[in-house]
Amino acid sequence: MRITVLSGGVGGARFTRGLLALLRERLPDGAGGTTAQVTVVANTGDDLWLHGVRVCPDLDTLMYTLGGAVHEQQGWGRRDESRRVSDDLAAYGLGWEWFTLGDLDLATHLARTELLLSGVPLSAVTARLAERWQPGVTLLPMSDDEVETHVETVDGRMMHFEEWWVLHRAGVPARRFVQVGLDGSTAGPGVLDALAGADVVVVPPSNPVVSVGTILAVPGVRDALRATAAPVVGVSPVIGGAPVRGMADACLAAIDVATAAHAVARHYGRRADGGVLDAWLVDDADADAVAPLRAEGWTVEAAPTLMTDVPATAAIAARALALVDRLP
Ligand code: GDP
Ligand code: FO1
Ligand code: CA
Repeated sequence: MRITVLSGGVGGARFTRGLLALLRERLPDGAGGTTAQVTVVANTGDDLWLHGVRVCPDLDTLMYTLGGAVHEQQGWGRRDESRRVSDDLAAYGLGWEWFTLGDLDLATHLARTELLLSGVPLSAVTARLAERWQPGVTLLPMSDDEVETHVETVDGRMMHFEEWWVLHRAGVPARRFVQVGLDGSTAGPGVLDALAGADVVVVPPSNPVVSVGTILAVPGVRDALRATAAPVVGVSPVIGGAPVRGMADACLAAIDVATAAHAVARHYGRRADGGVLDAWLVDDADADAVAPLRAEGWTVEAAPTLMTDVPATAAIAARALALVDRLP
């Protein structure tokens, strides 16, 4: 069974961790793994050059989370991390001292940068780094081309997404997101095939704008999603009118989409109506959204969708996959 997941960082990584637990339980390979093949297409729009190294936040959150090395409470960076280098860099007054590159995390960025500068494409670099962490999925950057999400704020400033997200905590309203390099980018190796050849495609509870939205904007991806024979099921990242963590509401506001489970569904759109989804899972807190969406022809269900731990997330993944059987 081939499952393809489109993912940003923390939300998508935690969902995928639960999905793998579910598959190990249902489709065990006898060695603690699963006979299912999961491919994760990761957002690279958060990526940036800092201190001469290439930082890939969502790829690294996925690799660390699925590889068991993530700083769980932060959702990014390494467990048991230190920041001696970052603190000493601050003494030189260079870089972003509000954006901590941990000492161990730096090893990942140095390894990636060394390989990139030797001509290895990001997809192959990612595969090489993942050999160490064994995430249990095929981890694909959405593109090997450099794409960066920049934010134009309402007061006319332009900044990298990470500055807006981490320094300003999305507190300065965004007028629009500018995906630098996206128009000329090509879907990464294996990405379009992972969509065309999947048995199921999952849009996990990731940021619909700057995570999934960026992946969908890579030339060819949206078309591949609309054309695939695989059913496409999504899980709402919004519960009770608010994101569970982070500032996706500020991102949704920037594109005039309400922070609501039904609004995000309509933003993605039903495939029958030209969108990308066949089914949508909302939280019980948003059960009132089910009836109107069903009336529009959506296959939609309400269930607990808080990823409190791996078993709870496995149950969410099971409910999402079960929607496939509910499709007309
Ligand atoms: P990021 O790149 O680190 O921001 O991570 P993602 O884009 O993959 O996911 C962020 C989104 O996940 C946020 O919009 C959150 O609302 C959502 N999210 C995080 N935890 C949960 C959860 O437990 N349940 C649900 N339904 N959504 C969640
Ligand atoms: N997020 C923060 O809130 N503060 C940080 O100092 C920070 C450093 C950092 C370093 C490497 C990396 O891969 C991610 C990092 N993040 C940090 C998280 C990052 O902002 C988020 O993972 C994504 O951009 C949001 O999806
Ligand atoms: Ca991200």
